[in-house]
Amino acid sequence: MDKVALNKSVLYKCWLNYDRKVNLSEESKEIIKRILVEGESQIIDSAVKELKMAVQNIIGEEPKLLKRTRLPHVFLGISTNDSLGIDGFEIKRIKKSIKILGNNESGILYGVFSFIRKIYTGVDIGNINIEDSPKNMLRMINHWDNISGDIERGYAGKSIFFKDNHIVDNTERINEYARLAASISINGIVINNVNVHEYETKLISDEYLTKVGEIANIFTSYGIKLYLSINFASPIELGGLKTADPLDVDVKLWWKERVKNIYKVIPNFGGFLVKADSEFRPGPFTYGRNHADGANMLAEALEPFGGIVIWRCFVYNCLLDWRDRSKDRAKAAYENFKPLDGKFKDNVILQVKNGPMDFQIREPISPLFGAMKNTNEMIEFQITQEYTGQQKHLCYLVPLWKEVLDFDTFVEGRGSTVSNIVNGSLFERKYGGAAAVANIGDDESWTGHPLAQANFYGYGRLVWDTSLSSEEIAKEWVELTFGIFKEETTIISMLAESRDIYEEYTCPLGIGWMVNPNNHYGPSVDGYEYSRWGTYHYADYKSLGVDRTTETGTGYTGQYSKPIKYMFENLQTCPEELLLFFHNMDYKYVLKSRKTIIQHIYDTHFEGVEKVFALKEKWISLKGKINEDIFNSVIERLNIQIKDSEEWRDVVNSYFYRKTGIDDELHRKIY
Ligand code: GCW
Repeated sequence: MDKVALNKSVLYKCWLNYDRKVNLSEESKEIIKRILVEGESQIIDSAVKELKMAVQNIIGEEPKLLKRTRLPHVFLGISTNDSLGIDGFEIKRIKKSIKILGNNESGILYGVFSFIRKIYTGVDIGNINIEDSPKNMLRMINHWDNISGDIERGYAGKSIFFKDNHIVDNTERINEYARLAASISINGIVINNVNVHEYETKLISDEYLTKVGEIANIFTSYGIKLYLSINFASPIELGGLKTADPLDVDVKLWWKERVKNIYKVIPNFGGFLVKADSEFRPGPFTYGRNHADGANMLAEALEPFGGIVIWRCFVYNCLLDWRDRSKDRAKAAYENFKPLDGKFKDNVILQVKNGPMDFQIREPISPLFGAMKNTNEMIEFQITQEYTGQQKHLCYLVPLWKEVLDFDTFVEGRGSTVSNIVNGSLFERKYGGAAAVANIGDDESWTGHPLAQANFYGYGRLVWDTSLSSEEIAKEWVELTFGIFKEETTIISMLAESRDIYEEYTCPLGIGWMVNPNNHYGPSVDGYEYSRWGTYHYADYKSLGVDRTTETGTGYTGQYSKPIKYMFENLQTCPEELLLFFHNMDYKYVLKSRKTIIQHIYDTHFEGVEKVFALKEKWISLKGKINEDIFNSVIERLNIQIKDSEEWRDVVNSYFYRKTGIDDELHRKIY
């Protein structure tokens, strides 16, 4: 697709498609004809540009940018309202005009995006009066892009940043991306994969920094700070030192020098994201040091410039022996990090995946949330659908994230939600927030599956305001993407049910991992069963599931606060969707639905597939009512999803039928 066509395409514009009719009163139209701006900066420029673009589409003429006027206008400036948080904004009607006031420049930009959003979702702006501040300070996106242009776990084409071991020359698309990200309040971006290989190691070298700086500058104009993933062994691989020991004087000096050079080129550089001693990546363990030693050494180098270290907690032994049932990968993050609570410098944040395993369709929350009261923690989600259908299957993930954020850990009694822990409020931490692995690539639609745009959009919106419901976010996204129309509820309901449907035809009752090894796509019940990765279901002829209780199992439940531990350990209170995550159960155990586990497996797999067929029917009912390109692209993927879900159904059902010899009560076809 050539560039011009790209720019015009609805798929490409995502939720920032202003090219449609909106219902505004004549009075409101009069107001938006004129824009008054106080202050000058790159970010304010972006805000003005955005507002002009939207207004031009709405009233068919470019609004006037004025220094002063007595006529109705929109005013952009800094607010004096102390109740606004950092990056917050207020929008209010005052006499004949509307004021969009930010707590800072980013706040103005977010205010403008919010204002436009209101207009396009049918809100009467004539009497607008809102105040809004983010619930999370850090709202980050992590790209797993390699400098080759490939994206680890990317399902939407190639990288928009890198190509053939270079940073791309044409930055138009990056600019458009910065705009999209800013529209949902993203304020930090890591452009390279946490697995930092040979060439990516050099991104912090002078050879690459100028180019990295150009990208940083694009993001800066949208209020987004650029961060880099680094290779812990850089002092050796880049600096020619003999060691990367974090306590070595020369190593410390080397990092300090490097960081100084980075800030010379990128004055508002955000900091480093680090995957160390995880899945064969280098780290402090090699030198007999711990994660705090490693993180603090980098933090010291970044501190004078206000930079931060984001240190990932995805650390586990990936060389386990499947024969040894006492070992449990789920326990690893807590075991590695909990003893280090309070040992990290102030500008270190631990980034913890939402669950203890790895972005499965259903997992409990990581017990690390709230376990480290004296350490900054942020949460890591995965927007890219590694285990959830790889953007071929429809799987709206906001309900999953929402569930995680709302979960009450009880670490400080009732109200100790994951949300309050990671936003820093519960333990009054200096830093907090969220990061998520991007689902973005150079595909025309950015996300491959057009409806997967809702996940990127939803992540940003939810992290800004964790009180929004997943339905509210879906509705907003649908209206911005397709316009307000009678049948919009069809799309909203498709999104709302998609996660449960995916869960039904894939992994039962929280067990996870029944995927093909390596590519993580499609069913393979025993794919990881006899491997070293620590991801087992222990199915035999009688029972399946992992006993993680303290009494008879791996003891994992002991990592939670007492009320949560008891809840998971007790069969009466353990949420059934997680039953097999915590317990090894007889296939004949009767669930609250009065079905046995085996019958539940059969039923959900048959029903899951039927529901995918129903999704397609719903989508077909929209023919002619929505953009044709989107319509066709989604149909294509729903057809794939139908075939794949049938495969899942038949593989999983046959597997358990053969293991147990128990017939399906409804005598459906099992192989
Ligand atoms: O989920 C696993 C992925 C790896 C990934 C790793 C991680 C970037 O399969 O591809 O590596 O997690 O989060 O570090």
